[in-house]
Amino acid sequence: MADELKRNRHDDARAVLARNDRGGYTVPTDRLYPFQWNWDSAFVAMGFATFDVDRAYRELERLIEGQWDDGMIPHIVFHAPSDTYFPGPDVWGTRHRIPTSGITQPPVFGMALRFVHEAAVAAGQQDSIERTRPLFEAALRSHRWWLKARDPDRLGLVAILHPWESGSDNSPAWDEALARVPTATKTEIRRKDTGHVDASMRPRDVDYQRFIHLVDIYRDCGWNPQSQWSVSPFKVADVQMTGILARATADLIPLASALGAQAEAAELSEMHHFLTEGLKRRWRDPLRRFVSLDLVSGQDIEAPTQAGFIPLVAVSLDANQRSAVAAEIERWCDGMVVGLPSTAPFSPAFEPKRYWRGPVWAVINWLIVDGLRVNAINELASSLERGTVRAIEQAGFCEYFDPTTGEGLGGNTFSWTAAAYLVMSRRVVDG
Ligand code: 9WN
Repeated sequence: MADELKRNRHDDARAVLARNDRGGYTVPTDRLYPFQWNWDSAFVAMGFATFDVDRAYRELERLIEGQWDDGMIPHIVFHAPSDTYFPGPDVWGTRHRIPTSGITQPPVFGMALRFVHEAAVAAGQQDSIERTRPLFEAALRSHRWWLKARDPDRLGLVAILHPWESGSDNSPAWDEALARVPTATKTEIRRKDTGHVDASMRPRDVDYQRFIHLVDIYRDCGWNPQSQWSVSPFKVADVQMTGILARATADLIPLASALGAQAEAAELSEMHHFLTEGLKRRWRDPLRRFVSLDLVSGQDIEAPTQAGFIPLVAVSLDANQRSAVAAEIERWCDGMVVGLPSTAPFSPAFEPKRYWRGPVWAVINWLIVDGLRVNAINELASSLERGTVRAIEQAGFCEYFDPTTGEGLGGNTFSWTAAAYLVMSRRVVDG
């Protein structure tokens, strides 16, 4: 009976992906996000890899159609027009051969490529090496871009120049840094999101003014990374971004070896060492987690958000750090119906229903579960994974969940939640 239920839910998850398929790429959800998003597609590719390796490769190939000549993979690829999202291609004003945004998103791509490649090999797919090679090259070019464009001072930490790049748009982690960004915009703001989802769950208007102010000034730089770096009032060396980049770098190493690319394997190992050393310097004993660095003020960002745990995907902690981080995660989940809240419930910034200020995201839990396993914190990993799978089973494939009630919120029939279900539920033992 339990098996049959699980099979039905897997069918439902695949149906969500099928419904959001727009021809080789998947939109995060209909109307609210009508284009291809960078890190969404990487998670989605892993979901597809559980049942259709060819389609999984296709998702990554279509994302790479948007890759810029300098190596950056944009956060949105506008394959086909739609008027249900703001800001569209006219606001970005970029000059790639197909319209894209001008900023990026967490490079889960490298992690996804390894996942898909291994699924292809396991399935005995003959063309796995040929399919993987150009994607590997694209990933490596993007990692080089990250280091050059976003860590010019060689800190071993990569910076975001826009909250949208973090994927955690209005996280309290950005509050102080974003408050320095002027609210004046050249572009007229015509929000569409609040026509799809209740405004109380979305970023505020003043957040959007600052988001668009940043887009305006980068567009005026002609999207040149050096000019953007020198004019930006918002520069944060982000531990979530760096953790994902470091892990994706590690995941590319076995692929380099499989492709016979020895020099690239050595380059990636060096990159990985450099980034993990940078991350280790961001651990704070009293907080029992990692902290990002505001490059404009030079201050630590201590706001308690999920980002502080993401470096576990890449860094091996010592025994004291392991018990500290496990205790901290348990503290955040204490009294919650579903963990892990994206902002600690004891923080004054905690809002259980508003975007990135409290709600639970299945893909964030996927990363944290992974990071806990990297660090052999296995029981907590399994309980977080089980909780995530149950939340989806109870509330559906929603964009995110209220941690205090388990209610599903935001867009529904969400692609990355379906992908998270396909991958995580396989590892959960019923009972
Ligand atoms: C801006 C698509 C994206 C996710 C982000 C999430 C949200 C966009 C928005 O939706 O951001 O990129 O308009 O709110 O914050 O993580 O990739 O699902």
